[in-house]
Amino acid sequence: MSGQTANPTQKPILRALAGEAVWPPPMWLMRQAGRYLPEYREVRAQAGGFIALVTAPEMAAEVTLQPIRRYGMDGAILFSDILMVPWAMGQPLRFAEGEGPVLEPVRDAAAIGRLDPSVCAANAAPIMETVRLVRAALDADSPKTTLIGFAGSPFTVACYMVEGHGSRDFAAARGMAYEDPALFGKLIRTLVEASTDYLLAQAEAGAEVLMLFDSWAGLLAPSQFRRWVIEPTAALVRAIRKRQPDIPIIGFPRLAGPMLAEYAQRTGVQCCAIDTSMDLRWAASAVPEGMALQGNLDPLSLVAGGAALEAEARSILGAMRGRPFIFNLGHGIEKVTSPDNVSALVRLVRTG
Ligand code: 1CP
Repeated sequence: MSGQTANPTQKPILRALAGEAVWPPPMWLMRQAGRYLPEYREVRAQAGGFIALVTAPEMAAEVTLQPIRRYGMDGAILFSDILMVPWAMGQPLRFAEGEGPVLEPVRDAAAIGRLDPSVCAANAAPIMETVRLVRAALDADSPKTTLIGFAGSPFTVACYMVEGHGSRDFAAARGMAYEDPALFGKLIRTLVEASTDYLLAQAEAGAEVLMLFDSWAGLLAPSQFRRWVIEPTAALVRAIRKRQPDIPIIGFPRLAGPMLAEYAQRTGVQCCAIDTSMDLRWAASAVPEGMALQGNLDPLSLVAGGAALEAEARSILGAMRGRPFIFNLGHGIEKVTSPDNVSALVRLVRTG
């Protein structure tokens, strides 16, 4: 196949995103490149640190492709992190072993004013090189696999930027949104601008689908959800569509609950990724007719394997048969997952 480009209409994920009920459904798994894979741990050890790995295009491309080689996934998600946008705007970031990301928090007008969205895409150039390498490898060897680029949604990225680290409730960020909405709004607008450029650069480098991770959307009261999730996501989607009118966008408003309906109607995304807590039949009834859904297997059922995994996966397939659907997890894969359980899941989904 070397040198040929697959007809994109033959890619199962693109067909599902266009509204076709492809069956068996295409599949990929959130965090499919990760520490549950021995071949990932090997490259990660060579790279030294997480940011070193993300900014080394050959190595980042290699780990992006590992789950495609091992499992033949229909989607390859760029190996990077949602916090590379603040990093590329100059906010100091490190990934501490065993404790997740640590940022120097931005909590006042001076710190937020220093963030420059216009330098984000240029500073993220190594990530764009990864996208180019992965796309070339897929075109040569896996012409049915779709390359998925991504960013965090402005609200979720702002949570980490204000808090400085992971949290169960992100009280500093959500508090700022009430106490100084003008300042929080400025941070959100900065992120809309930076993320627009960053995602467009990924599309120009070869990403065929873009996904917006809004992991902490579900923490917000409805008024705040509309203001800090729906409106900025809609602005981001509009800005991307101005330059890339046809690129499909998947939104993942995790734990949105009933707010999913407004999110699906008002943001302009093509597809909603659904978290593990949500009933898929309800989700299908809440989103516009014919909108593709993605999700939502419990990552812990994949850790368990066996009959529990089979029952959960079959229940999802039964609920989604006849709809445009992409099989995935409802949150990232757990690092204790056995790679053999992933093989068993792939076999099961492939037989529909
Ligand atoms: O040591 C390591 O190997 C680092 C672990 C790791 C990995 C593999 C981190 C740190 N990020 C990633 C990659 C990553 N992160 C991807 C790559 C592609 C894939 O899915 O295979 C993606 C899409 C993300 C997205 C991401 N990062 C999200 C959104 C999805 C989610 O999980 O809710 C979030 C919230 C982050 C922040 C982050 N980065 C890393 C960690 C441990 C965290 C969570 C921190 C926390 O809140 O506790």
